[in-house]
Amino acid sequence: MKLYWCPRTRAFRAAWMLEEIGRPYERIAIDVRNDAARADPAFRAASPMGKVPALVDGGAKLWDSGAICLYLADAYPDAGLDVPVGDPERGAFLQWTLYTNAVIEPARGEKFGNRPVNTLQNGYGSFDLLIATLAAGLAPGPWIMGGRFTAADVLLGSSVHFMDVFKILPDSRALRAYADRCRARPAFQRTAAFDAV
Ligand SMILES: N[C@@H](CCC(=O)N[C@@H](CS)C(=O)NCC(=O)O)C(=O)O
Repeated sequence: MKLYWCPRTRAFRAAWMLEEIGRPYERIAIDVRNDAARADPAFRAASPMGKVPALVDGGAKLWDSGAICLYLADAYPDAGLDVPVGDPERGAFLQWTLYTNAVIEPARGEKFGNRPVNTLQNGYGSFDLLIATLAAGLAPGPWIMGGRFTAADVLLGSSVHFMDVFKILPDSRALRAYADRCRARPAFQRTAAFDAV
């Protein structure tokens, strides 16, 4: 497997997921802040939009962090990060696995860009609604799927961690405790160690 990656980007999510899976992979650094590096033909073949992360696994090419985490969870079930088709919790797993890119990403834009709140028109609702919904989902804990840590936690945990780093995480005891649980995982710590180059 090859992961096209750049430190301090959304590629963190895919790298953490691969560290959780524990299979060998090649991490190829692409400086996405440099146009010449982004033009690399092998990278562009893997990532048509020139963005990281991108994953190549045999014939599979994926260039979205949410799709990569879901793909890896399903493709490598031995790692126990999936909720398989047929499991009664599969629907909830899909819902929360898609939540980062479908809801948190655009809602963060509202927060950073000071955009007006319009819960009716915005598919993501609002930043406050995102936080309240996530905190309620995590209330039973310790993970979003209860006792099992899954790919959904890699995506949500990365988001909560970076909201904290960028100082937009509201003062929520549930979300802070969740971020701490994620940061305590050895795979997170390995990822953070090479991400902070
Ligand atoms: N939806 C994508 C977004 C990826 C994305 O925007 N990555 C940024 C880095 S955080 C990037 O590669 N930007 C380079 C560019 O667009 O020029 C995902 O989550 O994988």
